[in-house]
Amino acid sequence: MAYSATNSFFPAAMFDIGFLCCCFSIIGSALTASPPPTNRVLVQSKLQPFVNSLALPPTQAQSLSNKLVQDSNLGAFLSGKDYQSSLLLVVACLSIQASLGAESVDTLPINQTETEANWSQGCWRSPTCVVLPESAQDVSKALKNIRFFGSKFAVRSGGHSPNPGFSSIDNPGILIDLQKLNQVQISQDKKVASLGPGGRWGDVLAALDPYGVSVIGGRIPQVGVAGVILGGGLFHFSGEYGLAADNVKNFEIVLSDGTLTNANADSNPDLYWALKGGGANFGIVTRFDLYTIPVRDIWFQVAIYTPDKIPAILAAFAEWQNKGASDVKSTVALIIAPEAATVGLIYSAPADEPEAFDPFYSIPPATVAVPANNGTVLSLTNILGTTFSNAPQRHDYRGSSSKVDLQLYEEVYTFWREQAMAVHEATGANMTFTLQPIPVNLVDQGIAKGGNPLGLPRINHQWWTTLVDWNNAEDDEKVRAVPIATSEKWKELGEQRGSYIPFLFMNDGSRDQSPLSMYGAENVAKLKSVSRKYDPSQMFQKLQSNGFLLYKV
Ligand SMILES: Cc1cc2nc3c(=O)[nH]c(=O)nc-3n(C[C@H](O)[C@H](O)[C@H](O)COP(=O)(O)OP(=O)(O)OC[C@H]3O[C@@H](n4cnc5c(N)ncnc54)[C@H](O)[C@@H]3O)c2cc1C
Ligand SMILES: *[C@@H]1O[C@H](CO)[C@@H](O)[C@H](O)[C@H]1NC(C)=O
Ligand SMILES: *[C@@H]1O[C@H](CO)[C@@H](O)[C@H](O)[C@H]1NC(C)=O
Ligand SMILES: *[C@@H]1O[C@H](CO)[C@@H](O)[C@H](O)[C@H]1NC(C)=O
Ligand SMILES: CC(=O)N[C@H]1CO[C@H](CO)[C@@H](O)[C@@H]1O
Repeated sequence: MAYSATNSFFPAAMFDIGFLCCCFSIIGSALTASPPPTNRVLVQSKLQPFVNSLALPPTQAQSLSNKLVQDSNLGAFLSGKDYQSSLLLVVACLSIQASLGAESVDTLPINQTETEANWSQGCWRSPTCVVLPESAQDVSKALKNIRFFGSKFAVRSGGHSPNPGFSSIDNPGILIDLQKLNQVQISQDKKVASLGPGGRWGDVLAALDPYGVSVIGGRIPQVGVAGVILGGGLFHFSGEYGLAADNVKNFEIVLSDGTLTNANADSNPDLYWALKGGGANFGIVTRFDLYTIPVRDIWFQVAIYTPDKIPAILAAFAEWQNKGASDVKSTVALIIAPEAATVGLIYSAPADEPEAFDPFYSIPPATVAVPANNGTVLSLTNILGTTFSNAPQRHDYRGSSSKVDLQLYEEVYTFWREQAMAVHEATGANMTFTLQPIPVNLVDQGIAKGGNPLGLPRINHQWWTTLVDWNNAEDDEKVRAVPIATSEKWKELGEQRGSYIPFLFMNDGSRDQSPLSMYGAENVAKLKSVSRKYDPSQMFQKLQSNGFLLYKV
């Protein structure tokens, strides 16, 4: 994207529309007098190693240092004097543009369609520039720049976190949007799929379908690859194979100093462990090598029930959790809204009314949305893709966990339903009450595959979550009060009944929640030591705009 004349930081007269060479003449002319000679030596001594580290062609490198050395604001920054961070960020963006190429950096005024290409309106922001890397080397150069300029930044994969600032950032700040790193490659033996972090699960599963395999990923096609896996990653077949993170063979990652490295069982095993659910704390992952699972053809049905059937549905769900879930091929998707319950019965092989689902068959549905069929992982994914609105809206989610406890399910559901209906009445907000089954085999698969930092209990349990949609910013507090009160209810009633589990799935964690703090003291201490080892300057804690970051724990 060309740098445009309507930049808000400098007088328009100083600007031309043009490419690299013009941008530098802009820096040269836009910036105030050169730093004094003593500073200049200091500045040069810091600048040169940085420019060298970018490994640019010699003339480009020379041109970049010539321009940067004249920037008095950068000089002030490097000399520890007062500087203007918004001006520094503009120069940082131009320096990234020089490092990656003009087409890989969208500078002011940025393309709002691009930055708003996220899921929740509550996350719309306007960064100083959007960096669109096309390779791991681009990511490395971008991080070297961010580190050198001390820029605030955010990283985006699929943009489906509804938490403001997690994958969005305002000016002054840099958004690294990984959407161009969306490759899907499968190994010759079909055992490993290599995924770019900016892919989306619908595209991933579509690419794998012809090979007759899948991966443990995300259930909704629009959701991004990196966010799902780094938060653990719950999929239909996690009861059989474990979480997405448990099925990663290797992470390729760029560390805060720009080093491109790998984390797997043999190489950097401590980092490998930490990345299996430790979130955005360690670097930018540029490739996930996932073990495939030999599952393509599956059996499923989806039925919708009236509210009077919900007690029976909850009872069937608890019964299936206690008995049916021992058939690890079976899983249940249970999404309850105030006026209807949707139940998906899913089996990871062709079948005919699997016995595992016996508790459900006798409850009469209002509608059979998808009749029992032998379909594919892809056909199920495509169906699920139509169940979520992509219209611009505000969103949130929230989580809590408990043991299998029918009475608790009923009590919290009753509490939630009344509030959800009142707030819907008042604001038009829609919300769901979802029980996600976590069979003990899911936990055991994680242990068998080398362990992860989540600290899950080795029992059948459930992760409650809610998806919340609404339209008006003025209603934020009123709407969010319902999921907040509901998660408190899970804790209060759960503790009374001895059924509360102090675990929060990161991928369902709302902005004010703290999933990492529930991984257990020992795991948190280990995660922090991995963070200090691989990010000694703690750049991902200090410069990243927001996120479930370890420094907050
Ligand atoms: C409709 C819907 C369905 C969902 N279904 C599932 C599901 O089936 N299973 C499940 O586990 N979760 C699910 N989730 C939750 C989902 O995993 C989280 O919302 C996740 O944050 C989304 O990932 P993303 O890449 O789209 O998000 P983003 O908002 O792009 O990123 C999320 C976080 O990851 C960081 N990040 C992104 N890329 C990288 C990278 N390459 N390196 C380091 N950090 C990075 C970001 O900075 C941010 O903190 C769902 C969410 C929604 C809204
Ligand atoms: C802005 O971004 C959108 C979405 O990525 C893209 O379709 C559009 O072409 C971009 N517009 C310009 C002017 O580059
Ligand atoms: C699915 O395939 C299985 C095994 O091939 C078969 O027994 C069953 O009847 C089929 N189910 C449906 C719903 O077609
Ligand atoms: C809530 O759901 C109804 C019915 O599906 C829909 O018409 C409405 O647009 C939704 N509202 C919001 C805020 O999502
Ligand atoms: C990819 C995507 O969902 N983009 C949407 C983001 O929000 C803008 C603004 O409403 C929409 O126009 C895009 O379609």
